[in-house]
Formats: sequence, structure tokens, C-alpha cells
Amino acid sequence: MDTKSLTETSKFLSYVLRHEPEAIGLALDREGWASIDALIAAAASHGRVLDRALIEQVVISSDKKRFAISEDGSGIRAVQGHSTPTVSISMQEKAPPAVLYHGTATRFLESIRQQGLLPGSRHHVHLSEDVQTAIGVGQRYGQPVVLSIEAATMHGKGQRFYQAENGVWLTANVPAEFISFTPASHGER
Ligand code: HQG
Repeated sequence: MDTKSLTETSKFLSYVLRHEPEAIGLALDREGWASIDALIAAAASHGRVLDRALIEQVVISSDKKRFAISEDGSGIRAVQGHSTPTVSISMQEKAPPAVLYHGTATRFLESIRQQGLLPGSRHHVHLSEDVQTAIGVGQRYGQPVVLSIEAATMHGKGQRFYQAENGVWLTANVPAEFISFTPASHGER
């Protein structure tokens, strides 16, 4: 299986499992699960040929471990990043490390200074434990910049944090007072 097909299929799966399941007439349950058989059938009826081997290959090779297959092997879901209102994954609250990072683009900084970090169309603001990941995330939107978030202080003041299966940290929003706009050192973890 070539990398291009895997990336293309991964993007398609992100689209239907995080954002627009209805675009192919697929139903996700509250926890975000779709039946793999139903996914294959729904995709086929919209002109995209998938099979189980391809889906498994995408799940295994995903650099960010974006998807999970259910224990009994019948279902698949995206582990974070949703915008569809039909999904609300139940997650355990977890105490975050002292500092987490958020990658964004310089053109958003002025607005972030004023409003803090907002989830946009997704369910949460996404944070990472390492600077490198945050740089990659920010690069998708332009000149990247990494913001340091005083996560433990926020948590101490009652803000809830969650960690998705793939390690991405999630929270509802980050008020500007907890954001350091000084570029994080790339030497940090
Ligand atoms: C920005 C990827 C203006 C925010 C990554 C970001 C992640 C504001 C953009 C996952 C703002 C939203 C999510 C404000 C936030 N004013 N801009 N007040 N508050 N923003 O894509 O975090 O590869 O919805 O900085 O790994 O970039 O898809 O969120 O630039 O985990 O698996 O608004 O997507 O994962 O963009 O990325 P997004 P994100 P995948």
C-alpha cells in the first residue's frame, strides 16, 4: 500500500469520523464508533472503495494514532479532533503536566491575545506535551508559533483537562492569562 493512498484514506476517515459522517450517510454513536462494515458500505455507495485491510493499515500507520478499532474488531472511531455534534466521547479527567503547548499561526496571535484559545469548530482546544508536535500543528495554518500554557495552574483553579487515547491533551478553552506568548525553546521536550 503506497503512502499516498494511506494519507488520502486517512483524510477521508478523519472527515467522516470526526466531522461529517452524514456526508456518506454514516451513523456514529455518542462515543464516536462506526461499524466498519457500515463504513465500507457507506463509502462504497459514495464512490470510495475501502476494505478492511486498507482501514487497518491506516489505523496502524497513523503517525498520530488518530483512529482506534474496537476490542471486538467490529468498530472504528477517531480518538479526538471531532466537530460533529452527534459525538461526545466520555473521557476521564486527568491532571495535566505543569506546562502544555499549543501550536498556532502568527496571524491568529492578536485574536488569541484578546480571546484566549477557543475550540473553534472542534469540541476542545488541543494541546501537546512536546514543542515539536505543536510546531507541526501550527504549520498547517501559516508561520507557526508555539504558545506555552500554564496547565497545572489552570487545573488548580478548577479547569478540566482530558487526555485522548493518542496522548493529545484537551480542554474547553484557555484564557489569555494562562498563555505565555514568548516563543518556547525548541530544546524543550
Ligand atoms: C486557532 C491536528 C483566533 C488555533 C492537530 C488553531 C491537533 C484561534 C485554529 C488537531 C483562537 C483552530 C487540532 C482565537 C484558537 N482566535 N484563532 N481566539 N483560538 N485559534 O484545526 O489545534 O492532524 O481546529 O490556534 O494535531 O490547530 O488533524 O485546531 O490554529 O491535535 O489529526 O484556531 O488537529 O490533528 O484549528 O488542531 P483546528 P488545532 P490531525
